[in-house]
Amino acid sequence: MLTLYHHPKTRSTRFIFLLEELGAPYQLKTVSVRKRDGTGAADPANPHPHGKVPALSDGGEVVFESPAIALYLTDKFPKAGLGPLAGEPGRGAYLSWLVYYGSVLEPAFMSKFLNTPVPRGTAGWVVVEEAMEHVIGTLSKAPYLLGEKFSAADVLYGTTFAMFGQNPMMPKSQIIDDYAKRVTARPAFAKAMEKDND
Ligand SMILES: N[C@@H](CCC(=O)N[C@@H](CS)C(=O)NCC(=O)O)C(=O)O
Repeated sequence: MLTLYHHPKTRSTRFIFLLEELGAPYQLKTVSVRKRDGTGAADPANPHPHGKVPALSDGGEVVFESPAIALYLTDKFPKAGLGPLAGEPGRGAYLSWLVYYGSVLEPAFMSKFLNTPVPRGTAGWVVVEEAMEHVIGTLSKAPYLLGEKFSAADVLYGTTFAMFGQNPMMPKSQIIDDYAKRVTARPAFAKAMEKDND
C-alpha cells in the first residue's frame, strides 16, 4: 500500500491529484509541518529527512522530492500512461521537465522572491523570466509540456501556475493561464481538492 505523507494546501496536495489520475490505491497520512509564520512542527511520523511534505512510502520504500515521487509513481503505474517509460519516445523530455521543475523553476522563483541576483555561470538555475520564456515557448506549440499528451510533469507545473498565476512574480501570460485552467479542469484535480479539504 502506498502512503502519501500530506499536509493540506501544500506541495503534497498535487500528489493526491496524481494518485487519483493514476487510479492508484493509496492512503493519506496527514502530518504536521513547520509553517512560515514559525508555528507548527515536524512530525516524527513523517519519513521525510527534513520533515517536509510530500513524502511517499511504498511498503517501507521511501521517496521524497516532488519530481522523484512523480517519476516513481508513473513508472510504478505504467498502464495509466502518465509518463513515458525508459526506452519510449518522450522519456528524455519527461525526465528533463521533471528535474527542471526542482532544479531550475523553483529556485528561479525563490531567487525572485528573495530578491537575490542569479549569478550566471555559477548558479545552476536562471532568472525566472528566462525559465518562464522556455516554459511558455513550449506551451505555445502544444497543450502540454510533452505535446498532445498530459503527463505527471503537467501536474507539477500546472498546479504551481494555478496557485501563483496572480502573483506579481509570475510573468503575465495567457498561454500559462489557459494551461493552468486546462490542467486543473481535470476530474482528478476536483477529487484531490475534496480530499485535501477533508
Ligand atoms: N523540494 C521539496 C519541497 C517540499 C516542501 O518544502 N514542502 C513544504 C510544504 S509546501 C514543507 O513541507 N514545509 C515544511 C518545512 O519546511 O519544514 C519538494 O518539492 O518536494
